[in-house]
Amino acid sequence: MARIDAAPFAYEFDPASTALLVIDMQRDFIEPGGFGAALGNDTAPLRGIIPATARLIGAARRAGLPVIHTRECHRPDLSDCPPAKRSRGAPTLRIGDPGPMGRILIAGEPGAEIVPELAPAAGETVIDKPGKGAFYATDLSEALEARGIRSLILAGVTTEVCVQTTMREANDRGYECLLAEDATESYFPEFKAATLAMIRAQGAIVGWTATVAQIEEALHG
Ligand code: C5J
Repeated sequence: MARIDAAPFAYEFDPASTALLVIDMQRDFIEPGGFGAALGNDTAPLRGIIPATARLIGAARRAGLPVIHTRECHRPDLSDCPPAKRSRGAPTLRIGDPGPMGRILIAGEPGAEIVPELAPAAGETVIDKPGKGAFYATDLSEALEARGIRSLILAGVTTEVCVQTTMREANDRGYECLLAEDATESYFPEFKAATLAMIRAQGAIVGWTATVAQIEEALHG
């Protein structure tokens, strides 16, 4: 077993049954001109976690952990996008509309791709998801079960939306979840801080948090 002096208390995990889940590190959230920017957000803070996330992915790969990437995106015909999701947000640039990086949040468009610095390696699983949570309407459960995964290390954006939703879904399914504090980011610093606090509260009610350096140390000494 490996051990991290995480918050709110030690996180113990077997690397042989642990996967790294990297949530939605897509151009549409991280670069100007995409979905996140269309909603009025400054994307610079999200770009800031790319180096730490790259280190985390590298550490997981070297330790032999499966690395699973997700992308929030919809079919070109929008048949998997509830009208309520499309109608909210930016009135001028909605999901499916043409933007500087192609149609907003549509599978196959440049904006829906993972940023090049964090590109999936050959053979790594990429889950396209229409919801905020990565378990909803996807094959993620089957992908984890096929690999015998029991523990998840999570990273990605945004902390309080897709990352937190996925972590709660995973926690409800019995996975032991740890969120990498400096490999996750929000457009709203106060929302990130609140999310980290509520995950750890009440005796790790959703899970644990630790830094990338702590995770690297646990995996590689
Ligand atoms: C959002 C996400 N924020 N990946 N998506 O709409 O967190």
